[in-house]
Amino acid sequence: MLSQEVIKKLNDQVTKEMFASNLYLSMSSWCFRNRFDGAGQFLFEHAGEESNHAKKLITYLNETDSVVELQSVAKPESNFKSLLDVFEKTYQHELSITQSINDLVSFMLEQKDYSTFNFLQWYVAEQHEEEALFRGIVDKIKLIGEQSNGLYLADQYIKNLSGK
Ligand code: OFO
Repeated sequence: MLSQEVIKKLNDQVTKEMFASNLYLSMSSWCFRNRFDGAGQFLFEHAGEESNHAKKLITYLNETDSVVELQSVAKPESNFKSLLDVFEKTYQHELSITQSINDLVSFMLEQKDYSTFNFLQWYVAEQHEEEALFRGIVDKIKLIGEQSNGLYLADQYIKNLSGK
C-alpha cells in the first residue's frame, strides 16, 4: 500500500516521462524535416522508450492498487536551431529527469518506502546510461563539426545508435 504522497509523486513522474516521449517525437519530426533521417529514426525509437518508462510506472501503480491519474502533457517545442541544438536539449532534458528521479529516491528513503525505493533503482541505472548516451552524441556532433559533410557523418553515427 503506497502513501497518497508517493502515489501523487509517481503520477507526476508519469507525466514527465510522457512529456519526454512527446518532446523526442517532436524532435524526431524536426530531424526528418531537415533530412537528418538517422537522428529522426533514433529519436523516434527513443520516444518509444520514454513511453515505456511511463508504462513501467503505471504498472507499478496498478500492482500496488494505486490510482493512476493521467494529467495533461505540455506542448513540446517543435523548432530547433540545428542538430546540435536538438541534442543539447535532449541532454539537458535527461539531466532534469535525473534530478527528478534522484528527488523521488531521496523522498522514498525519508518515507521508509523501501519497495518504491527499490523499484526506482531501475530508473537510476537507466538515467546513468541515457546521460552518457546523449552526452556522447553532443560530443560527437561537436567533434565531427557542423559543416555539411560533418553533419551527414554525425547523422549516420546517430543512426547506428538506434536501439541503444
Ligand atoms: Fe530518458 O528517461 Fe525516462 O526515465
